[in-house]
Amino acid sequence: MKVTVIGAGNVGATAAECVARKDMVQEVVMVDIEEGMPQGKALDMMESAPVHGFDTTIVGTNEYGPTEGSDVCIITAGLPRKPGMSRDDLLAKNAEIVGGVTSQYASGSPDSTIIVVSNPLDVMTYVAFQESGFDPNRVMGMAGVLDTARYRSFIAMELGVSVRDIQALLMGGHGDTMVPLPRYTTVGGIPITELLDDATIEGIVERTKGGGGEIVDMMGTSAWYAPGAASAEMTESIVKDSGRVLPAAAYCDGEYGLNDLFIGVPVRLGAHGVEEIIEVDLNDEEMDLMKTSADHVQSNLDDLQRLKDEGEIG
Ligand code: NAI
Ligand code: 2OP
Repeated sequence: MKVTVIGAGNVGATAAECVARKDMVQEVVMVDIEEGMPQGKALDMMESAPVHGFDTTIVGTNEYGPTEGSDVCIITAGLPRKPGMSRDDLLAKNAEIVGGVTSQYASGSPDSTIIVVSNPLDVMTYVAFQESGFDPNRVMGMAGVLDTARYRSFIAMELGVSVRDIQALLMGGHGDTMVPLPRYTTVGGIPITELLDDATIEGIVERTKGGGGEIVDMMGTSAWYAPGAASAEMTESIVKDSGRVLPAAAYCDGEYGLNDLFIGVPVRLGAHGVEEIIEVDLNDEEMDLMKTSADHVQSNLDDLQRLKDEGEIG
C-alpha cells in the first residue's frame, strides 16, 4: 500500500507523519514544488521511525514518478488563509493549484482514492473530481472529521469527560454554514441535550463553526495538527477497508435533495472510497440549514465557473 500526500506544508507533513505512525502502509510519498523541503521533512520523519516504532518508508520529492501506483492521495497543496481572509478568498488561486496537481497525479494512480484538504474545501473537491476523471466515490473532501473533532473537544472540555466517549455528527459545507447536529450527539450513549442546556450547546456549536478562524486569529495561519490527524483517520479507514462511518465531503446525486456537488454528509468509508452516503432523518430546521450550506457551496461553484468562462483560471 502506498499513500501520496501532495503539498508537504503544515497540513501535508502532519498528515504524512500521522499516516506513517499508524504503521499501516509500506510507503508515504510527499510531493511539493519547494525544492529540498519534502526531501528534508521525509528524512527527518524517517529518523523518527526508530523512536516511534514504525516501518513505513517516507519519501520526499518534487516529481510525480514516485507517486505512481498509490492507493490513496491526500491533496493539501495550496494557500492557507491568513487573518481577515475567509476560506472562499482562496478560490481562484487554489483551484489552479489543485487542478494542476490532480492532473499530474491521477494518470499514474488511476485506481486510487483522493482525499482533498485544500480550501475552499467543497469546491476544491469538485475541482479534483473533474480533473481526475475518477468515479465520484473515489474522490472526497476532509472537513467533517476535523469539524466534528473540534465539536467533540469543546463538549469534552465543557463536561470534563473523555473525548473518547463523545459521538457526534456534523454536516454541510466546511465554513460558517456548517451544520452541527446536537440531536445526533451523545456522551457515553446519553443525548447531549440531557447533559447541557440549550444556551451552552448553542455556544459550543458557534465556537465549532468559527473553530478554524479562532486558530487563524491566534497564530496568523490555519491549523494543522487536527487537520493532519483527521486526514490520516480517513486514510486508515480506506487502506484497512474498515467501513468507518465518518462525515466527509461526498458527491451528492440526489441524496438530501442535493445534486452535482460535494458537501459534508455521513459516509461509510472503505476500500472503494465512499461506499455509501448515509441519509439520516433531518427535521425541517436542520434541512433548512443544510440547504443554506449547499446554496453557499453552489455559489462558490458558480464563481469558479465564471472565473473559468472569463479565462481567469485555465
Ligand atoms: P502550507 O502553506 O503550510 O502548505 C501548502 C504547501 O503546498 C506548501 O508547502 C506549498 O509549497 C505547496 N504547494 C503549493 N503549490 C503547489 C503545487 N503546485 N504542487 C505541490 N505543492 C504545492 O499550508 P497548510 O497550512 O498546509 O494548508 C494547506 C491547505 O489546506 C490550505 O488551502 C488550507 O486552507 C487547507 N486546510 C484545510 C483544512 C480542512 O479542514 N479542509 C484544514 C486546514 C487547512
Ligand atoms: C480550518 O478549519 C482553515 O479550513 C481550515 O482550520
